[in-house]
Amino acid sequence: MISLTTKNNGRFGIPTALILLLVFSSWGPVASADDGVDSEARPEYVPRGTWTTSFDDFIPSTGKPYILFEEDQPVYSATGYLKQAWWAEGSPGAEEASMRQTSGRAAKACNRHLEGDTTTVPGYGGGTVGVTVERATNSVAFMVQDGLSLSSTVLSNWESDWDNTIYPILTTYFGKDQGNGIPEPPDVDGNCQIQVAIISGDGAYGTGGYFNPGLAQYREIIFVDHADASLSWSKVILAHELQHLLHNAADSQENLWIDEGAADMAAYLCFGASSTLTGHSNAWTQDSGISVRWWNQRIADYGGGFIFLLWMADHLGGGPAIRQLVANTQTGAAGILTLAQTPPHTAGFILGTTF
Ligand SMILES: [Ca+2]
Ligand SMILES: [Ca+2]
Repeated sequence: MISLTTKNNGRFGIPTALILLLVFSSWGPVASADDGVDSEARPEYVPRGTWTTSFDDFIPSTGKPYILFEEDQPVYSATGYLKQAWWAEGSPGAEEASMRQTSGRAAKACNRHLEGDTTTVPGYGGGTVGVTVERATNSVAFMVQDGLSLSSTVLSNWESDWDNTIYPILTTYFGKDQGNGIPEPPDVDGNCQIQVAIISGDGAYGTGGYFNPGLAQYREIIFVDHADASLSWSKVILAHELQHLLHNAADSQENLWIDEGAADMAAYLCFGASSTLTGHSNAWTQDSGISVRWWNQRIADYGGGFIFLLWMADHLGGGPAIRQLVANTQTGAAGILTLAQTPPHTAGFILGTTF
């Protein structure tokens, strides 16, 4: 049994005993297409021919469970599924996304979404759905599918969590200098915001959210299933999927064990430990012969990746070290080795070459 520490005023201070908690649950995945209302009358934001994939073959329980708070029922990210499907087709649009990101942010005016703006987004089961911006800040637009509503309490909490915690911490750890001298997300669509689309998904639990790498050449967007948006810990979905967006923008081919480990670390950096996160971690410490480099959908794989990423952050220079790893387009162990040889930490702690 290892012990993690929880975040305290920006430092890792209070030791927390870890408790192994593995919750298994099963249910039938329910896919539903919802074409929304009035979407035909709006400009098509995502051009026809854009890579997309069906969720028909996605079994949520094979996805990546979010680290949970105050909830026994697992909810899953579909990003790993989308990413593997996207890779299998040769990562369509990756080159265009990279080119547009490079020229997309520096010294440009922001044409931000305002509350009440309408647009369309790809629907969960296919097609497009109309959405309306319900809340907007300098760095995010929360857009709710037409015909659905999300309570102002949830929206206010998300707005506050995003501006005060999620956005500043995640850009520090996973952002990239887009030409303004500070770590930022990309902005290919010129609004200086991340779109968070709350749309009809597969109903309560199951899939909770995702980032679709096929859309990265057109917009910065992450998705949350409306049926899961009101869960008390749903802010974790925002942190997890924003990490996937940022990591993809810098290094779209990175191995899933690093990307998912970083997504768990993102939620931990924002919101501290949870019973699920400690469960993932202890699943690995109790069977540490399992390679952290091997992704096989075991609970220990999640824990191993998370612990390893956090260890590197702690020893090799915090945010700048992780940003260096994320920005390096070498994948898997090669990227780790490069960081180990040239860490930004001033103490010059170097790992060696035998990873
Ligand atoms: Ca944007
Ligand atoms: Ca769901």
